[in-house]
Amino acid sequence: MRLEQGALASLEEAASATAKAATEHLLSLQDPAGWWKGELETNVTMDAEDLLLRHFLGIVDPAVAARAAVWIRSRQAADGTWSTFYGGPPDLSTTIEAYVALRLAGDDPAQAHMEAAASWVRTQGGVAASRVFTRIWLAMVGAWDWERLPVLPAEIMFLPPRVPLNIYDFGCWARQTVVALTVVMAHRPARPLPFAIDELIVADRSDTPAGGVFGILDRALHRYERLPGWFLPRRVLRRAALGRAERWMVQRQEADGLWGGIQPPVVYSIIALHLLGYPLDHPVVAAALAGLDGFTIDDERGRRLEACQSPVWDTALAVVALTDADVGTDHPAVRAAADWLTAEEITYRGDWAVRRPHLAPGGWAFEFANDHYPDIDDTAEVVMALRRSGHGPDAGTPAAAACRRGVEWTMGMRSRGGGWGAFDADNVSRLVAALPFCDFGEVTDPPSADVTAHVLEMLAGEPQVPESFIEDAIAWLGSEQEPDGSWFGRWGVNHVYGTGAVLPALVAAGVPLIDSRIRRAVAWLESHQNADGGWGEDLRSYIDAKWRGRGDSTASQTAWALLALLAAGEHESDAVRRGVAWLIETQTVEGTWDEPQFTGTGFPWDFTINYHLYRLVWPLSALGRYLAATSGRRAGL
Ligand code: R03
Repeated sequence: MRLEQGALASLEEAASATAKAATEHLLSLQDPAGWWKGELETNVTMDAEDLLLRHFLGIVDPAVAARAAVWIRSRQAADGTWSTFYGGPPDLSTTIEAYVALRLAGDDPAQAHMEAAASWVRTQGGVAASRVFTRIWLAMVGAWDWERLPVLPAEIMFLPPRVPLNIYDFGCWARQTVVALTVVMAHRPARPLPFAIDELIVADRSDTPAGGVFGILDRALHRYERLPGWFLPRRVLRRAALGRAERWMVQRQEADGLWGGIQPPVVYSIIALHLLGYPLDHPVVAAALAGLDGFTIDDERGRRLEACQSPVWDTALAVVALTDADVGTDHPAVRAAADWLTAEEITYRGDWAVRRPHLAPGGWAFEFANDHYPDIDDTAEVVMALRRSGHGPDAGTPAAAACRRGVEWTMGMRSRGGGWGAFDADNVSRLVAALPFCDFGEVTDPPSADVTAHVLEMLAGEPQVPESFIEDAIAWLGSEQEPDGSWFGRWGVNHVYGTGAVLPALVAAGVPLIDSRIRRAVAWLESHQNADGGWGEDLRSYIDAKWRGRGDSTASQTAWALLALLAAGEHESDAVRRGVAWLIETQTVEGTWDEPQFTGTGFPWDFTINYHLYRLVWPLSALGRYLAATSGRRAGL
């Protein structure tokens, strides 16, 4: 719109007006306490599992179930299936869970939308072909046989951190899930649904037995589980293992009553503790159930649950965007955000200390309450946000001191090879990933290009950092560059995200703009710009290389490409001007952008996220840096 209005002659003027509207809109979304939090939209397994949890605990409220059903039905595709992301293909496990939840809410299997779902499920092999987590839920409600699931023995609680397959070899999200599930699996509970789900079972579909060493191990474990209850060695070991798991869980409950701030450990820990004899009004369980309410959104679109909440991440990104857009470090919104972030610092020795016992605590988590699991990505982004908010290395403020601790913690959390994972150091076990149990998502946390890039960009601005950290990180990122010139996106979709993180980092670290690594990345971005001037990358890029860098233009992905190109000095290029024009032309009247596409990654392909603030903060950063580059100002400084 703005580009056609004669009054706004130049691209810069239009970009400036667009950034101003985006700034106003972003400021209007800040909580009075100083933080920002956009909805973290995922998929209906969250809502289906919430109803299954409530059935299991005997606390289904028909009114709640009806509101959840409104939401679940609203996400069903015309062919009767459910997907895990906007525009995605049907997903078997998601469709099964959604269908069972709707039956719990009272939908009749003879209704057309139910018939369509069930018959599609049967064409895909039925429940037997679904993921392990889906079959665990069904076993818990009496609709699947525990014998037909991989065994996860509670005795793994005895493996010390040096022994393969110990719980600290799992990524922290998988670790918390696994500990709770060992308790559930030891009990093999079945609290039957008030109906059968035979319509989801394909009669003669047999299980695909796990092959190799793990198949043998799993069969041995099944025999161990079948030992009679009076068999003393098993009884003694099991009781001690369950005691360990119980203490491990209770010790890790957070201030909000939850575990790790993410849905899987929360729901399985509630069930596990309940099976261990905690009544629903026990303070531990009551706090957890109350905490789940804080993850619930109920509005005109229905009742739904967030898988996780992102206030620290969103607030750091918002501060970076606002300072890019030149609001000034003394703006009250920036000051309030900086104060809030400073108070969120984690000074606790969490699970990360198992691998880094001598490292002093510091850093930030993603959520409101997750003291056991600060992460490196958030720490890097928060340090950069605070540095831009007037808390530089010499500021002498509490925020600057928190940054110094965060920098030290980050340096200590480096993995072998010079890169960084998200939550732990050297969390790279291949054995763990090969377990038959692990058929969904990532189960380890190896270094990634996007996290390493955020860390490098942060460390490059810090005076106390030894040169070797910078050099090693640059070399590690160089070794991760794809032959096509891009970088993989572990926590954002996908190569546009990875490349959008790496180029600003390399440039901040002093790599010259003419360096071939930068030029090859610029060429990759330019050759993947859409005809409309934007960038987009379809989620199918995670399973099919021909989708790399290809997809409908989105605001966040266009912004990531622009951040990379602007870092590479391309602000006068045709590609940048057309990308900026796309942002200008697609801004809504409210000053934001529409973005139904999922551009956030929990796990490549298996679990993806629409971070509702991404559509606003990333474009604002890109526009701010564009305006800074064309005016000779240094963005954010
Ligand atoms: C953007 C960068 C910051 N980043 C943190 C990102 C956190 C994103 C939310 C994570 O939410 C999760 C949802 C999950 N589901 N299932 C699992 C899971 C984990 C995290 C899961 C999968 C396999 C196993 C255990 C749990 Br085993 C729905 C660094």
